[in-house]
Amino acid sequence: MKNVYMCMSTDILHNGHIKMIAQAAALGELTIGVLTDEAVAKYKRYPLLCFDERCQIVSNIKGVVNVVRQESVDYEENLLSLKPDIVVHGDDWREGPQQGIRAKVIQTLSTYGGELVEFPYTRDVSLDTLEENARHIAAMPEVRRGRLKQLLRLKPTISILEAHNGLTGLIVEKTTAQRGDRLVQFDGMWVSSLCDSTAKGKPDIELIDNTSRFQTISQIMEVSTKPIILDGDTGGLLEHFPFLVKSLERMGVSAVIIEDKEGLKRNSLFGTAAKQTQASIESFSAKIRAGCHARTTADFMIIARIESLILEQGMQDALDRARAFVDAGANGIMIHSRKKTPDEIFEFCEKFRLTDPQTPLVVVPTTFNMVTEEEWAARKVNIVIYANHLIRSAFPAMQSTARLILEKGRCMEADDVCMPIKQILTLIPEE
Ligand code: SPV
Ligand code: MG
Repeated sequence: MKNVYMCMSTDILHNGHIKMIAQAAALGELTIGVLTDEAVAKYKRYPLLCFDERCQIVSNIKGVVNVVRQESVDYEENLLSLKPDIVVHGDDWREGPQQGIRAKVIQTLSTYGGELVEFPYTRDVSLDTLEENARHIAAMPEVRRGRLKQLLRLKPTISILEAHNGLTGLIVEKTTAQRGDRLVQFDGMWVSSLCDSTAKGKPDIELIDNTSRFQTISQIMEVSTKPIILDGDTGGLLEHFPFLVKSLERMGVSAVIIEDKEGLKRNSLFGTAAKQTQASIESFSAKIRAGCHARTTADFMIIARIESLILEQGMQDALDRARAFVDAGANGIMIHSRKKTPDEIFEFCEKFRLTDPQTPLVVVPTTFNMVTEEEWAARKVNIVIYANHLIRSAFPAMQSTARLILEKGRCMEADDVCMPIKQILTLIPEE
């Protein structure tokens, strides 16, 4: 009797899966590796059913003898420990993003004489409808709101990219890439005050009112399912902040980050070059408490952003504030710096973690940009925000196209740097 191994992630079963399981079971004793929630969330979308539920379903399918945990889309760990004679998969992974995973499976099997058997993959047409329904469910406020907390439980460090309209929301939602032998994607969106203001042709001085910020959020929500973190600037007046919290929570936003400044807010990256006033620990703590009091669900996070390093108030001030803001109810601490090296952020993280191993830490590595997500994870930072990169890359591209048309007095040359018309027409599907 041969040992057969198959990996499954899906929480939407269709007859193609059942057929493949029957084919695999006909080859020997079948073990199914069920992907963990983290692995599914990383490569596809957050699963509708949790790991234990998916295991239970799979273990009750005829032909399945064993069910084991598979920690990542990479089979290597399970193959080397279970040494199955045969791995079964649909032939759909010969092309597309799973090619690399397939190549590694073949390579691992060859180390001990295992074999890959591929069956024609049958795609159930109704699956697309079901997947679409799953996306609709994931976009519901009550489902989306809690995603950030769920992801924080699943992954040591999550990565967030700025979005400032529907189109950039789609980019954050859908972009995937290969990093080494892993497929990666962003975990959520940052609605930056800098980018939201810039996209509207306005300075980043808390000028764009909440109604307008909500419109930006709504555009992003219309086309995506991933969790959203709002850059809430100072949170406004103490009396106004509870209203912001209630509105965001109702919309399905997952978190708001507010910074401990008062008066006219200027962008942090100006540092001391612009006049900025830090709020007292007492007044900012009162704002956090008011926000927490206004909150209805346990899902929504209020994260305190500390500007002591930006405003050169010293490490101890930053640490004292972090402690006070957590005591006031903050669900996370964002520590910001405009230094070109990460030393002061590293020092803060290390000292903060000596007394607080739990509270999520957030960083925005715009200037200290050489640090990788793996290094942040090793330093127990939970959220890495790439705060302005889509607008910063789009603006020079658009400006140089505008200049090129002016210089040439026609648009032929600009075509070389533009997406083909055929592609832009079908970029956004009609359904
Ligand atoms: C933003 O993106 O608007 C931020 C982060 O607040 S920073 O610009 O670095 O201050
Ligand atoms: Mg901002």
